[in-house]
Amino acid sequence: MVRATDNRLSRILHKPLPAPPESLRRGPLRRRAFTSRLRSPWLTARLGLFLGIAFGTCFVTGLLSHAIQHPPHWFWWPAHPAGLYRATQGIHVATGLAAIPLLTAKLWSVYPKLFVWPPARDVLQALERGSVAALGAGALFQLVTGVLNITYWYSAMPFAFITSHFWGAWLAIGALLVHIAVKLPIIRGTFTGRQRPDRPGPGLSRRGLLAVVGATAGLVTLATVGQTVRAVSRLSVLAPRVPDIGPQGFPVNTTASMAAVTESATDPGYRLVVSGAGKRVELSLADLAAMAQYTVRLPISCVEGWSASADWTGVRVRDLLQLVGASDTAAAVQSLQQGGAYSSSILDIPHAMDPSTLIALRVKGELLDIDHGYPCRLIAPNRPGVMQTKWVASLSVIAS
Ligand SMILES: Nc1nc2c(c(=O)[nH]1)N[C@H]1C(S)=C(S)[C@@H](COP(=O)(O)O)O[C@H]1N2
Ligand SMILES: [Mo]
Repeated sequence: MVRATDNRLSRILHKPLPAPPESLRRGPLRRRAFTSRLRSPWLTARLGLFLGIAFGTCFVTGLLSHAIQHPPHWFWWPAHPAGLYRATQGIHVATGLAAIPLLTAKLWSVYPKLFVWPPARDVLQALERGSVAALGAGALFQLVTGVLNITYWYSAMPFAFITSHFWGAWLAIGALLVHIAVKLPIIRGTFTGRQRPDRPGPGLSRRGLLAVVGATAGLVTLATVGQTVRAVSRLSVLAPRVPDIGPQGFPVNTTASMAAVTESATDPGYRLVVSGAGKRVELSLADLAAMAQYTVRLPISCVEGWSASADWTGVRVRDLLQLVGASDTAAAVQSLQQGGAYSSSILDIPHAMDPSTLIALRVKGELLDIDHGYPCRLIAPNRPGVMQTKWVASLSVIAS
C-alpha cells in the first residue's frame, strides 16, 4: 500500500514538464551567457557554509531575543550574567550584517541558475527550485528589514517589523534546511576533495575570491560592531549608533518630546505610584531620594545592536514592592508615555527581585537627562533596551 503511494508520488514528482518554446532563449537565457570561471560548486559550497553559520547564529540569537520580549509560558530568562543579552544581541546584529557580503557573493555565484534551460525538467525540480526561490527571498527579506530597523528607516517598511522579521526567519531557516538536504551530495563532494578549487588560468582564483568575500565580511563587522564593543567604537564608521554619543555620553532611543512626556516628566507634582494586593503608595522625588540608594553598573542593550554601560543610582524595585507588602513577585512597569509599544514592560520574578534592578534617579552621578527618562527609569540586568522603561509612572504587582 505504502509502496503503491510511493510509486504514484514518485511518478508525479518525476513527471516531465513541457519544454518551453526555443524562441524564449534570449539574453541571459541563451547558451553560454555566463562565462566566469570563478563560479563553481566548490566556491558556492564554501560561501554557503559561512553563510549557513552566520544565518544559523543569527536565527538562534534572534529567537532568543524574541522569546525574552514575548515570553511563551515555558520560557525562563535569568537576570545574570548581567551582560548576556548584550552579547547575544550584539552577535545577532553582527552576524546579520556580516551575512550581507556573504549572501551577495553567494547569489552572484549561483544566479546564472535563474536562467537554466529548461527552467525545470520535472515536477520535483520545479519544487526544489521553488524552495531555493523561497530561501533567496526569505534571506534577502531578513537582511533588508534588519538593516532598515537598525537604521530607523521605518517609512520604508509599511508593515509590522517584529511580526514579519520573526516569520521571515522561520521561512528562511526552513527553506535553508530543505536546500542543504537537497544539495548535500554536491556539498559533500566539494569538501571531500573530489572537486578541485581551481583550474589553472589567469586572473583571480576561487580561493582568492573567497578570501576577498571573507575580508569584506570582516570589514563590515569591524565597521559596525563598535556600536556595542567599545574598544573598537572609533572604527565604527558604518554603525548607526556610537555608544558614547548622546546626552550624558550615551545614545537616546526615543526622546521625551517624541514620547510627548516633557510636561508630565517635569511636573513638580510628579509621584511614582506603587500598587499591589489592595495597597497603594505614592512617592515624590524627595520620598524616593530618602530611600536607600544603590549604584549598579549596567548596560542599555538595544535590540538594534548598540549598547552602552553606565553607573545608575536609585532605589531597588524589590524595596519599592516591599512597601506594598509584596515579595517574590513579578511586576509591571508603566511609563508616563501614553500608548506606544515601549511605554510599559513586565519584570518577571528573577528580574523584579534582583538586587541590581533599580528605579534609577541618576546616571553617572547626575540626575537623569529628560531624554534618558527623568524623573526616573527602570534599569535591570540582562534585558533588552526596549524593556528598560523610561519616565516611569507606576510599578504594580502582578498577581501570580
Ligand atoms: N517609555 C519608553 N521607554 C523606553 C523607550 C521608549 O520608547 N519609551 N525606548 C526603549 C529603548 S528601545 C531603548 S534601547 C532604551 C534606550 O534608553 P536611552 O534612550 O536612555 O539610551 O530605552 C527604552 N525605554
Ligand atoms: Mo532599543
